[in-house]
Amino acid sequence: MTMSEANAPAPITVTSPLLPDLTAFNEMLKDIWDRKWVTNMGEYHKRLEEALAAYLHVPYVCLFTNGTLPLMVALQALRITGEVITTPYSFVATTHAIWWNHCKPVFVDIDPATGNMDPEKIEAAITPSTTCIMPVHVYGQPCDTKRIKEIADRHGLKVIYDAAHAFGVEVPAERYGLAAYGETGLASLLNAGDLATLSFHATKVYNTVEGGAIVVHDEQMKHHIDNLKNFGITDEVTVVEPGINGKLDELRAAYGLLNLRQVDWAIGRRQAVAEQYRTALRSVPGLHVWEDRQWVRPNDAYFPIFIEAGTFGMSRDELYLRMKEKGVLSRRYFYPLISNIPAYKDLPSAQKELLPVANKLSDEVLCLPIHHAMTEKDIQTVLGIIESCQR
Ligand code: T4K
Repeated sequence: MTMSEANAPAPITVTSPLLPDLTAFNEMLKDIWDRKWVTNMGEYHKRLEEALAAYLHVPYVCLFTNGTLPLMVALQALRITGEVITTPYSFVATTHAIWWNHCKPVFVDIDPATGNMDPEKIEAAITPSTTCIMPVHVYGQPCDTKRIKEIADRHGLKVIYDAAHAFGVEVPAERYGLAAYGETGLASLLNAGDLATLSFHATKVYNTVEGGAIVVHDEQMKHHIDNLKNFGITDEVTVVEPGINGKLDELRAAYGLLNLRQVDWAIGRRQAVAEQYRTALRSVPGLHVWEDRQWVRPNDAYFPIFIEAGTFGMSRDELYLRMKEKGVLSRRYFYPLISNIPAYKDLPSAQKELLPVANKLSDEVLCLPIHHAMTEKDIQTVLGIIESCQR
């Protein structure tokens, strides 16, 4: 490393992992060492499942070792076959999980106001082979869960939400067709659908390094999914179904328990950053931010901006590169669009003309750095670059 490299300021990254207090983590590790039980649904795994269900106001949580296996296992658990209607505007894991289950992904376009699957487009995509809808609450923005349920019920379809971004998001219960908890009138968005999946990856609002979960609504399904994530084994001599290995280990469960203590604080820090960005950016010509927060408790998992090159003065990619040169590592989530990657681009539903909104957003989006550890200086650096780039 040269002297100038050593003195260069650390890059401002799109996110930064929320890390538990190391002393507290060491104490838990000591306990795990004493127990000599490091995986296979131990004490910390049990505690974390219970703590998450209570925190999230959901009936049951099945922990997993990442956020992709829950998608694959949810499709297995409901024995989904044939065609699955989904959104192209997501991380590739959503569609990959469908493909790995030997099902056919059918893309529908998205709503420009939320980035989520447009419910009005779903019915036209239903065929006799359709068995499931797999929407994504992209960036933690709630899908129109009420409307999607009406459509699914009318056609006898299952709904599995990829809620990887939606940790802790709460919505007005009635408006989203969900049951409120307590007297609040609020419901966890994670209760929408037959099943909902989460990612606890290091880049997420709440993380267990790698990790994930399925939110389930009844005990029978909880047992079924617990079996599926443990090879289908129920005791030393009994294998009830063809399962897989999706178990979260004790070390990461302990890390997760500690992070749960500080996640409200972390979300609060994100909200403060988001507010500053909105205030500074909402009137910049050619730069669009989402204002409409019709839900009550967002998590500010991401802060997408959308660049119209002609008006703004440079393209999204030019702005991305300019930021990168100056040590600000924003990200183009989600570009390329899933329907444009080689594995899926030849599907009939992947044609660009059928997905104009998703293609537009994918070409214009830039996710700005947002996380609990951003300083005022970091925020001003990001805003300063954007200001210097506008026409
Ligand atoms: N469904 C949806 C809708 C998803 O978004 C995802 C994952 C999944 C399903 C699947 O869940 P998992 O199986 O992944 O649990 C990231 C994540 O790897 C991925 O979890 C996430 N979505 C996706 C949107 O983003 P990358 O390739 O952008 O991550 P990476 O390594 O470039 O990290 C981004 C930035 O984060 C770095 O520039 C710096 C910071 N970072 C990252 C890591 C890993 C750190 O500061 N420390 C770290 O340890 O994919």
